[in-house]
Amino acid sequence: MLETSKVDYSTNIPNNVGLTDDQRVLKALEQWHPGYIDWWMSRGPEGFQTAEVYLRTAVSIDPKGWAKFDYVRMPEYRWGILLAPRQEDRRVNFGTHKGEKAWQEVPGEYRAMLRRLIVVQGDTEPASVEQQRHLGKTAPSLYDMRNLFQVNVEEGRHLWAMVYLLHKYFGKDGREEAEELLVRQSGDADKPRMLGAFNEATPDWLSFFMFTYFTDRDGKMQLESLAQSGFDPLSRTCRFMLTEEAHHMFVGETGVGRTIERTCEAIKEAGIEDPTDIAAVRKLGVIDLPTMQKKANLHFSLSLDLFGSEMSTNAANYYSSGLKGRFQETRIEDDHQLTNSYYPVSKLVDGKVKMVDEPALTAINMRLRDDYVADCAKGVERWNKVIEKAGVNFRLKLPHVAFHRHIGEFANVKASPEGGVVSDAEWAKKKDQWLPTKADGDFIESLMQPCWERGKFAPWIAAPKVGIDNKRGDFEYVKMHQG
Ligand code: BYC
Repeated sequence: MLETSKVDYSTNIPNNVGLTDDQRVLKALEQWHPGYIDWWMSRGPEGFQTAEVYLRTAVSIDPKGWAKFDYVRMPEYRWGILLAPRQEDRRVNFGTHKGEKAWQEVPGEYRAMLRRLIVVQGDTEPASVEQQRHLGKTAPSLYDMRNLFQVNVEEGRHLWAMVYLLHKYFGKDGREEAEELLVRQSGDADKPRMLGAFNEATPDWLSFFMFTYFTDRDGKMQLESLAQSGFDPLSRTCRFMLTEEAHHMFVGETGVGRTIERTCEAIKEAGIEDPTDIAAVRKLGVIDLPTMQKKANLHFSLSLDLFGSEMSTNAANYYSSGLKGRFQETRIEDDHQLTNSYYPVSKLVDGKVKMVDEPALTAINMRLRDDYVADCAKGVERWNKVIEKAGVNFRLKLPHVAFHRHIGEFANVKASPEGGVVSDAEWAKKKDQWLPTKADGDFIESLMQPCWERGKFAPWIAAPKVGIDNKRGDFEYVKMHQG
């Protein structure tokens, strides 16, 4: 079966890339499959492998009807390989090869760089599943539990997507890299995942929602940039991944939004005038807004680190080679080569944060990060609307990009959420007001009691406005009796 918009289910691995006619790759993937299932069973969602979950599965790449919903036991989920349709006469749209025909095979001179990009992207997918593996047990509803598992199986599919590229286009070393993706482990001291944020814990549901809001959004930006790639199979793979990714950010935005909504409702019911009276608000059994701000500070700053250094020759090389573009590259009006242009970069000058014009090519990471920050800010404003509508006097805001950084220009300074450079002593004094403390974590953990009754929600979070797949409020999203 050749490449089509329909997915071929006749092989063990559903696909629209003609795997039945590509026995070498089919065999390689079939050999990788048992290791993947072992990984899923030992490091995927803990305690729910036999539950029936109402999941969507990609069955087509037709934008109008690409998914179907049904009850599935997660280890039986049909993880498939799906690429967006090939575009007639697609070209390399940026860099020194601009205007040439897009590559259907790996250009030899860029092999190592391309493999590196695919491996980094691939590494994040299983990492997030590992980070979230304990959360099912404290799910605040069956609806939320189902969303968690949906995110998890799709991150699993995104791993498959990268492994396909490694097996199909990189021969022996591609196969070795694919094995390694199942060996590295989030938070492991000896074999950690590649990027910082993917070795952090996701200990509670607010962290999960913040992660899917902030860190999955880095995923969106990076996938958008890779979708511009002159290497066409990578572009098509990322384009389809983005279709699934939207739901993950929806889970994050609405999850935080519903947590805020419930808190504000409780504050109003109790007649509390000051929303920053943490002790009074916590007594109501909801998460206070200042703690939500601290969680946002943490997840935003960890996610900013995922963009790499502001000035990066790696990023410049990826761009010039036509491998990784900018966000919405083809909509930008410039020469798409950036050999003579500049971009304003926030830098430390004489102990102060200032904007400095730098060569646009080396500032590619900074530009993507700026696009990311603007995207993040929109959702924060929607959260503020929830607070405002409830009549509570509080506003959430994104911290400054210099705050709590471990990569790039600000890695070696301490900065306040407003962006002022502070001394070590001041940092030590204030950090507990800016970032979640152990006591904050303990309080949130105390609220994380499972609520698995149909149509019910844990008292710290509001019900969603609409169900998944338009199901009614008491729909049984996860059939636990099987578990
Ligand atoms: N942690 O030149 P530099 C997602 C390394 S998320 C640790 O400044 P570059 C998802 C860097 O590797 C999206 N190390 O950075 C979300 C380099 O090492 P080498 C994932 C870091 O290369 C939720 C050195 O520092 N996809 O999909 O321009 C759930 C100097 O680096 C970090 C991608 O990231 C860090 N944070 O940019 C599930 C796209 N940052 O080469 C999934 C592919 C940098 O000297 N990756 N380093 O050994 C890339 O485009 C780039 O690798 C990065 C880094 C943007 C990540």
